[in-house]
Parts: sequence; C-alpha cells; structure tokens
Amino acid sequence: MLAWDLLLTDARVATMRNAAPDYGVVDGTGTIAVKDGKIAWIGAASELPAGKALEQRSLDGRWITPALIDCHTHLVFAGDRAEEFERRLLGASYEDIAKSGGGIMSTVRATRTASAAELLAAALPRINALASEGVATVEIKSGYGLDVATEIKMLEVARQLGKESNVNIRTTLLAAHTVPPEFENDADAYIGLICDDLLPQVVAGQLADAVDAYCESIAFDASQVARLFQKATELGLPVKLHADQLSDGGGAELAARFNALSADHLEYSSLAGIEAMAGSGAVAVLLPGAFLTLGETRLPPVAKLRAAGVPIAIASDCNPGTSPICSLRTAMMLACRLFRLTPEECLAGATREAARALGLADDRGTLEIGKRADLAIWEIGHPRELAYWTGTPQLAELIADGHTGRS
Ligand code: DI6
Ligand code: FE
Repeated sequence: MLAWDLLLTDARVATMRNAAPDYGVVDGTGTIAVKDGKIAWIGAASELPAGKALEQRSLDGRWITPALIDCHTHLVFAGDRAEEFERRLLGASYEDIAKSGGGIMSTVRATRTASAAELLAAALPRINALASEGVATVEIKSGYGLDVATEIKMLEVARQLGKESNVNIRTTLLAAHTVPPEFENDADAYIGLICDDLLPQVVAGQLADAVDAYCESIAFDASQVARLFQKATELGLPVKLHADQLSDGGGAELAARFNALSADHLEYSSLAGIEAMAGSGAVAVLLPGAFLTLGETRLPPVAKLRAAGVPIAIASDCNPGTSPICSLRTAMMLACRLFRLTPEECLAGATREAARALGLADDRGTLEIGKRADLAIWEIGHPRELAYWTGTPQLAELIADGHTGRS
C-alpha cells in the first residue's frame, strides 16, 4: 500500500509535458499524489494505484498546471523611475534623462544607499504579487549595485526573499549591467573587478546560481562579456545573457558559444545567432514588458526561433526602468498579443521552458513523477485562459514544494 502526504482528486490536469499535444492534458478526471514535496503519482483516476494519503481533497473539476516560473526579473531594487516615465511621456528623450543622471544610475544610487532590510521590505510585495498569480519560482538578478558590496548585498537580499516567502528563488549575478561612474567608461577595468574580486566572493558565498551580462552598445561588447563568461565557467557557474535587445551585438552567438542557459530579449538577433542557439540548446527568453515599455518596433524573430527549434520562455523582466510590470500573467498576455505566441506556447514558456532557462528542467516546470510538487490550481475553464485574461484573480491555490500553505 503506497503512502502519500497529499492526494488531489477530481482535477483537470495540464502536465505541460514536452511534445505532448494540447497542454499535455490527462484524459478525463485527473489525480495527483504528493510525497515529500515531490509528485509521487499523476494520471487518470481510474488508474490510481492503491494508496493512503494523510490529506485527501477533491478539486471539484478545477484545473491544475505546473506552478508558474518567472525566469528573468530585476525585482530587488530601491526607489523607482516613475518621474522619468512621466518625463518621457512629456517628451524628454532617454539621452536627456541619462545626461541628468537618470536611467539605471538613478536606481543604482538608491540601491547603494538602501539597507538590506529596506531592499527586502521593498521586494517582498513584488514577490508576493507574483506568488498571488501562481508563481512558485522566481529568478532575481543583481545589477543595481555595480560595486562589490552592493552587488553582494543584493544577492543576499534575494536569497533572504526565498526564506521569507513561499517562493523558490534563483539568483543571478548581473554586475555587468552597465559601467559605473567610478570606472569612467573603462569597461575593461570594471570587467576586471568583477572577474578578479567580486565573482570569487560570490562563488565562495554560494550567492549566485548563474552569471548574466548586458551585451549591448550602451553596456558591454562581446569580447568583454566573453572574458566574464570564461571566468564564470572556470568557477563553475552557468551563464545567461541580455542579448541583442537594441542592436545585433552578436549576443545570441556569444550565448551559444558559452553554452548559456538562455539568451534574453533577442529582438535584433541574426539567423546565425538563432541557429547557434538551436545547436547549443540555449533557451530564448522573450520579454514583452520591456518591448512594450520602450516602444520598440522590432519584434523578436519568433518564426525563426520556432523553425530552428529553439525553446521559447516568457518572463516579466520586472525592473523599474524598462519593464515596471510585476506580473508574469501580464507578460504572457503581452507575448500573445505583441509577439503572436499561442496561449499554449505562453504557458509552456512560463513553466517548462522557463524551468529550462534556469537549468531546472529535470526538477520542475512540468507535472511528472519525481518533480517538485509545485502546483497551481485555477478557477478557469481551460488553460488557454491563462494568457487570455489578465488582472482577474483566477488562482484558487498555490502548492509550493508540496506544501499547501493552508494553515
Ligand atoms: N535591459 C533592460 O531593459 C534593463 N536592463 C537590461 O539589461 C534596463 C534596466 C533599467 O533601466 O533599470
Ligand atoms: Fe532584464
């Protein structure tokens, strides 16, 4: 007789398993058994093996999907950029704003000044907002410190967020976000500080699960990023890349060359870059919030990514400058409407492929035996509604790591 911690019955189950048609839906009434935080059994009720559960609940026909995964956020930061947002809508240009000390540097100044407790207090509502829409895993980048102490402070706060919420946090060092004023446009010297001083400390403290960089004409070029990625690889950390967002800087090719987990944005990536990503297995993370906020007109090459078989993930890119959108469901809706992804591609992009973009495809992102029991239970008529609606409270319950969060 099998023993389970939790048995959920009378459910409609969308497993999101790879290559399974139609959301990987389990035919008929579905059942999921949970043991020690993992999925112990999943399938049609008629095939359920004999077992006993400490807790058994009927879901009365509600849908279950894998909990959502936001694989690209900058949600630890101080201050905001609402005043810039207003100035831009009143006609100011990015250049005017940057020249007057605005842009990323205004967030850097606020983040350097804020205490860890203040950063945590500011980030908690954002992480809870994501959890309230069914997100159980969130990737959080540093990148608003641009000095050793503040970059480490940001990563420590991100790790603490995982302890103070029921969200599983993955952290990414994005010290190579832009060149700080102390290095007066000497990007090479700043990359040297990251490689020789910051990165070894981050690895020693196990503060980051990956390393990222902003490969763009206004940030770091391919050779500078390659130097950083070489060091990250030597120290055993996987890499990911903000690539080809505003111009074709060879970011997609560079990400593929270093077997990056993902290349993100990609609006200006070349066919050669896409084919290189197809060869390396890198995930394309599309960020419609930044595309919309920046008023971009160049769409990411979705048809070419599909044709090349590059996995596509969707993320919020939650950040105060180019994507002040703290909602993965909104990003899914925007990916359909702006990038013409299908609702199934969007849900796969916020579950299965988002897990892949974090190197967690074997652990979560689909409903399969042995994976984390991160389950989202929905008041919906079909999973396609998750990319159709935004702003409606459709989450009935989030079960994270097998814990129902119910007192
Ligand atoms: N790409 C972006 O759009 C953000 N960072 C990046 O690498 C911008 C972040 C900000 O404006 O605060
Ligand atoms: Fe970003």
